[in-house]
Amino acid sequence: MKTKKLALFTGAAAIILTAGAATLTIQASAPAESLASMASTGTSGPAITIYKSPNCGCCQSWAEYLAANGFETKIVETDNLNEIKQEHGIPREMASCHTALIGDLVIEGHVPADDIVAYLENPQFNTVGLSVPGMVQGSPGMETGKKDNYQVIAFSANGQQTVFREHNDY
Ligand SMILES: [Cu+2]
Repeated sequence: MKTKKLALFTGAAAIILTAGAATLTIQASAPAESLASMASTGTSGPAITIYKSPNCGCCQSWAEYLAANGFETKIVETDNLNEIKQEHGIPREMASCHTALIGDLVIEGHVPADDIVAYLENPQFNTVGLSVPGMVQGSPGMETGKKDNYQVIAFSANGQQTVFREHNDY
């Protein structure tokens, strides 16, 4: 009698576990697609937290540009940006004015919204983040009238850096 009850209980637990696994699978495959469609409709795109110094004007412009492109932006003003960059494993040569986070993904500098969305649709294994190193004139938030060619770099924890997108003669 006792054994039978236990068997029933185990059966029920197995059903719950199976249901749980199915839910997890759906959630795991959904975000990229929904993020992309949300960003293109301009409603609520990826949530991004932007760390910037209080007096950085181009950082502010980039944040506003992302918001205009459907990103859900949150700005955190700080004077300890170097600390944040170190904490998130951003190499010196990848550094720019502001550091942003979408979940664990680092977005460093004036990265175009479309490139971020493209990356989120197709994340690459081991990537820490995307960066437009330095402060490139002509990149989003840096509209100075001059348009320099630039690259968006995907960098990984093992020090590998690959060109994710190139913006030439735009
Ligand atoms: Cu800047």
